[in-house]
Amino acid sequence: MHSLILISTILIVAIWSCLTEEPTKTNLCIEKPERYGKEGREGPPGPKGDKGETGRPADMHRITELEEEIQTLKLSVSNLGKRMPFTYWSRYGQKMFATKNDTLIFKEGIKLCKEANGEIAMPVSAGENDALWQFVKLTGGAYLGVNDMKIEGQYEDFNTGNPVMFTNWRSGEPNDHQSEEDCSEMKSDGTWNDLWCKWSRAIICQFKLI
Ligand SMILES: [Ca+2]
Ligand SMILES: [Ca+2]
Repeated sequence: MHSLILISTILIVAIWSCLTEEPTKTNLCIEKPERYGKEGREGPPGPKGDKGETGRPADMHRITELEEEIQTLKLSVSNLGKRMPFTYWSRYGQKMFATKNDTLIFKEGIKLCKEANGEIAMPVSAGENDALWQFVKLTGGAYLGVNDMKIEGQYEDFNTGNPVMFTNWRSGEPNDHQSEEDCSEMKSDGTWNDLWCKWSRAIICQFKLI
């Protein structure tokens, strides 16, 4: 009888605890997914973690390669911008020929090509001469790099300063007419003539492919 009273008392206390959420609640209570009250404030930051592992050493060789590639790309983009005004292009071997199809004196032609990171056209073989000739058929007479400005009769490549090895002078040329002809042009038939550097002629620039 006493035991029955004791068990009954324990059950009553347990049920009461669950119903009132008192701190004395027992394992007999069923957890409910309810929340009461607001979330507390964020706690202070935790202690600093352990030092990480040392990373792999930088690949300086690869970095140098990438830097060089970036410089090459920058130069290509810059050259593209400078060469936009050239309207006619042709490739022969490792050279590109280009012209804006306007006429300038020799000195201005040199400047035009230089500003585009190029050189005044200077054919060094029959093949290059023919390729250039295709342009000259369109543009009319065009300046070449060959000249004898330094020493009369000694023709050299303006771009390199070296004596010219290939020539295609028209018959009777160069004649240094009136002792004033130190520049040269390609005529519309592909042959060369020496002429005054102050005459306006088509400018064809050459660009060497990398
Ligand atoms: Ca001359
Ligand atoms: Ca002449």
